[in-house]
Amino acid sequence: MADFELIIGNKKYSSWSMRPWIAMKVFDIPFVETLVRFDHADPENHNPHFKDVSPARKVPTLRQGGLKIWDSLAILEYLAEIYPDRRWWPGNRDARAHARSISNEMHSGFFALRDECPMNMARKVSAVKLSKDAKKDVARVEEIWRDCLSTSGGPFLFGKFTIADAMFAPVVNRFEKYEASDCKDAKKYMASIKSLDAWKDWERDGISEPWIVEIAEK
Ligand SMILES: N[C@@H](CCC(=O)N[C@@H](CS)C(=O)NCC(=O)O)C(=O)O
Repeated sequence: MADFELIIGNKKYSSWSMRPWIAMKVFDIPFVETLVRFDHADPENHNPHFKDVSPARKVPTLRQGGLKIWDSLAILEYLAEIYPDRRWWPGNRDARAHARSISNEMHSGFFALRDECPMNMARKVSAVKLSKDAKKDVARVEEIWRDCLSTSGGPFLFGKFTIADAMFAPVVNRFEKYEASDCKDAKKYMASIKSLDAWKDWERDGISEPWIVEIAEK
């Protein structure tokens, strides 16, 4: 089955788009990519160009024929159903429950970290002063990663790459570009993510984009 279209935002900034994109590359799922640029001219009404993309007016969206699936985690769960032969989640049930817990924790939280350190593939590395809440987010991510890696032995959270790694991949950029973490285990995990061809391709494309979105430049 190869009739997928993944609609994404700017690779420089769109952390939610990166999640299914990177997983689809790692799991070798063929797809056509359509980039719809961010446009913040009318922030009240979302990006006018996203109107036809998804009912939520957000990216990413996966299209397959007449079917539209929006939201990063819904896309990943759908792909896991379509390609059950790939190891999208850990094989062990307890580990799978753990992977789903942390993926959903990422999906529904870490607002301070996201707000204060927006993903930006082209940002010059330099530290910013983080709020108390953002520091708590950083500490919690470090704890999640340490916990998973000490059990699995790495190099990814559950040994091999899974959806959980895709969900945390944008944090690797945030930690790096804003010098947000000094944790040795985190740095080791970040190096594993950054060694993926899929990461390198996304990063290269993001860096070469000419468009600047002011509100994401911090
Ligand atoms: N929960 C959604 C979040 C999607 C989201 O917020 N996407 C951002 C881009 S990274 C977006 O489309 N923002 C446009 C807007 O809010 O106008 C997901 O997991 O896909």
